Amino acid sequence: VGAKDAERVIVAMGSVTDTITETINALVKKGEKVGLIKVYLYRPFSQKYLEAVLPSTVKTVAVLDRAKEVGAREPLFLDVSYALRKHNLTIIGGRYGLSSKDTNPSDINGVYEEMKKSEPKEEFTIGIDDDVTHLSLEPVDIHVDADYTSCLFYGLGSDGTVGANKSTVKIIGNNTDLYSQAYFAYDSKKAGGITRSHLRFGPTPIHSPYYINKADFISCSQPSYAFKYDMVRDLKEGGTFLLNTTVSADEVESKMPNRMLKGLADKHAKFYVIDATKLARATHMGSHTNTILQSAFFALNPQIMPYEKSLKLMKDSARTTYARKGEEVVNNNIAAIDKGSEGLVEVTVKPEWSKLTVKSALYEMTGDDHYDNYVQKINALEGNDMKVSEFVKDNIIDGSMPENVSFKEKRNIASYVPEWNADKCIECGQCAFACPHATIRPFLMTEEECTKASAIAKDNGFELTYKDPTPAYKGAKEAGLKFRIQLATENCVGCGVCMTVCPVGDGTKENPRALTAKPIATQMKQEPVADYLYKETPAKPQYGMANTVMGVSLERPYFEVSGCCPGCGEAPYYRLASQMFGKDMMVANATGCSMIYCSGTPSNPFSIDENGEGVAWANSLFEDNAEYGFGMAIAQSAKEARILRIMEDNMDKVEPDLKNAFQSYIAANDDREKQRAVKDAIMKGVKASKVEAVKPLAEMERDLVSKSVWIIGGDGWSYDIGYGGLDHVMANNLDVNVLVLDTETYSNTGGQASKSTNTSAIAKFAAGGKPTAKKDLGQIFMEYGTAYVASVSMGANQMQTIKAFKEAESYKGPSLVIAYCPCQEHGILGGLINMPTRQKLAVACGYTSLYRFDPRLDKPLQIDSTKTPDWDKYNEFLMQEARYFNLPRIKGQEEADKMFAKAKKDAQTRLSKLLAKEALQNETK
Ligand SMILES: Cc1ncc(C[n+]2csc(CCOP(=O)(O)OP(=O)(O)O)c2C)c(N)n1
Ligand code: SF4
Ligand code: SF4
Ligand code: SF4
Repeated sequence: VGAKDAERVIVAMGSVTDTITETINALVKKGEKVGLIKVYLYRPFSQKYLEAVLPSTVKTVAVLDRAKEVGAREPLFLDVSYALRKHNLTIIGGRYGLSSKDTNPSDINGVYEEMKKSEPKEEFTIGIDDDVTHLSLEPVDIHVDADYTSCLFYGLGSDGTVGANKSTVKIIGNNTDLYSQAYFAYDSKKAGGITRSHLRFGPTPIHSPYYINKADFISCSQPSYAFKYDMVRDLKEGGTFLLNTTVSADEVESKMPNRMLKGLADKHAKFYVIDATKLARATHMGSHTNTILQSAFFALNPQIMPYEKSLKLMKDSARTTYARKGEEVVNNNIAAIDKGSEGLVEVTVKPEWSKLTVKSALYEMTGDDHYDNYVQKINALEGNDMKVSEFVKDNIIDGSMPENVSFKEKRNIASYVPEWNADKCIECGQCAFACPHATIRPFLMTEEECTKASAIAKDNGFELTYKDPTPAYKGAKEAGLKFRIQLATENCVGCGVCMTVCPVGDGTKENPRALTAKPIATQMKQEPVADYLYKETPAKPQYGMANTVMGVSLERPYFEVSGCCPGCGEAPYYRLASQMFGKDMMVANATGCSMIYCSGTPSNPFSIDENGEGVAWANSLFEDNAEYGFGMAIAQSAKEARILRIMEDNMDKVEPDLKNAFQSYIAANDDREKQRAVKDAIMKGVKASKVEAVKPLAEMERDLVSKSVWIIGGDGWSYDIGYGGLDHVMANNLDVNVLVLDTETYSNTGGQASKSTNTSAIAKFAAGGKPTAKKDLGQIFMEYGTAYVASVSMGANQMQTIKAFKEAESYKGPSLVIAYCPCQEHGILGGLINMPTRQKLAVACGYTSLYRFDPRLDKPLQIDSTKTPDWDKYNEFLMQEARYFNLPRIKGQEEADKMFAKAKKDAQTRLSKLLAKEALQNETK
């Protein structure tokens, strides 16, 4: 491709060759002698064909690899260099796509510019700004001709923006002669994160395999984004910006940020506002603004398709998409489509806005360098502009991440959040126990703490309410403490789970719960109080009875505000484990949702306390997680053995105080609290000791308290891909705890079937419902007889969950806890606000059973759920989840009924096997 007499030629393969072609077309027009050799068949590598297409005029060749070979050069570069070794050429090689970054025409132009030099960089990178090795080339701006319309849509994860854009692409693709292209970019939050849809439409084939950075049209579905992101930055001169906002056209000038106003004026843009949130409510669409905004998009882009035509097509599409949800839903969508153009209001962009002053950062600086210049920058979508040096400071070059960050992020994504009513609350702690995000917590407060919190509240214009602690918090009232439930307003994601579990009232107006949903704006004043209580007051679990819901809820969560979906069924188990063992937990986490919500750049949900203690967490691969945790446990036990050996060998040589401390430590016999109690004395004694042989202990302070090793992952990991390793670990005798977060599907990758998927459930790779039964992982590992095994479902029996966690952890061998987790992928009617009630009904109807198998006991198996479930409710349970209720549409009612009957039979067989195991142990012991 390119000039016949090309002197500068790039060799590359894959989609980047389209970008290079676009660049070449622009350069050749300007008379530049540039070209491209595309590699279609990489192996076997053909020197003959390469030489055949190499122009005789070529002087410099640049080979581009989307690969990073540490310590060596990249594969295509090596092949080309070898093949052309006898030609008298300058051959250079570069890497692109590093950090999954885009490669656009200016990056490629940068390569051609470099090739002009008499001594170009022999090894280089593009797409990054590498101020550490200085290997990166500067992009050189270039205009490429394009006859397409570029559109960029900002949305909130799962608010329907991406779905609406997919529908738009289908409508345009199926009903016009236009070509379409769509790329969807997501951040690292499971839901409630930001989505950006990059759509191009044009009359000729589109060869631009990179994100849009100069858009003709930008739309934003989230009012708050106007203040968080610089969306106008990517708008073309004269482009159009559409914002969903409650701010009216008249108020725009006074209420919108200067950055946006100036950007619009500088670009001579057209600006439209629409109150899609209000229109959605008026058309009974709830919070779904996507249909209205889709219609507004068509109204503002008649060059793509006349609006009348798009109206008809959108309505046809709504009829097909929502037919199965009933006539009402279809009609609501049709009404919403009509509102799209009606609600649009054009705002006059004033030229004088160009003179407005703009603050340099989009966010408030906190003074914490890592938080301000790394976390906030990435959250403000400025990560792509960061230089390499910014990723190597703060000790994060090895992939480690500082803790205590997620609480500070205050993502503020809820519309409604719970408000606590002190008069009604019975102080049960259930709200905190169920919250996946650890954003509602009970506090027992001293008089001093009450005074401070009340003063903060007063400063924010309200009065704080407290209650006397109930007698169940033993000694709390006598100690003069007060009880309060505190919401962390801006971190709460509004999932509603806490309101679902609150046992007071029935949620009606007449008989409300102790927590009621209120617009977030009414609760913002609570935030400073939350900051004080969550971050500056110590937890007081000593007043709660250990191993009870109330007791655990008083414990500090070392896992808070993760990036999981609002109402996720997995996260409460993680939070619970962190409350019970977090100070000493060491986690090997499999790839899956938990890996994403535990480590999505730029933050993680783990916190450390005032003593620097908290969860140590790491992720290896999907396929070796059990072995990874096993290795951690082996390393840890070797360290512990070394500590004991040093103490025993030197017992009679050390000073008397240190001897006493050693003796106490050995007597602690792995009791972590006793070890913790003597740790300081050991460290002090070791430092002062004259015995050199004990000095290595000074380096082992953090290992003096033994570790609780956890291996955590989903069913895709444990039942399928990591099963071989898990089996090996469970068959050994090492003290590890395995937590299976069982969503019965590969949730992170969009719901593929795993061996845990239930009979008849629809999943990817099981589109007609899974024909075979769910694998019984618990039965398999109970067969070893030497492993602790439990099955739990938190919303069904909280105490049983606590008991299982406690027993699993205390068992000095392999333990496995299988936790039933409702998930976004299940398509639960009413959404994940029902997560705890799904867990309850799953047990009541026999869908799953609760048990604990403890090899320490004479009769190891204890069945904790009913042995006579209400099987009549089994089908009712299935019909509340889309993964089941859509089956008749796919298979026909008769076939679906047969599959549902088999699902129930399989569940009955499963329970029978459990009962038989119990009967057998009763007979034989
Ligand atoms: C060997 C391998 N195959 C596939 C993937 C892609 N992948 C990442 S997460 C995931 C799904 C994980 O499912 P599960 O273990 O059930 O955890 P969940 O997401 O449900 O929590 C897959 C398939 C991978 N990372 N590694
Ligand atoms: S609404 Fe959800 S996130 Fe907010 S406090 Fe309640 S349970 Fe937690
Ligand atoms: S669940 Fe309801 S009653 Fe229980 S502590 Fe929370 S607010 Fe109070
Ligand atoms: S497990 Fe399901 S609900 Fe939880 S984060 Fe993953 S997809 Fe979301």
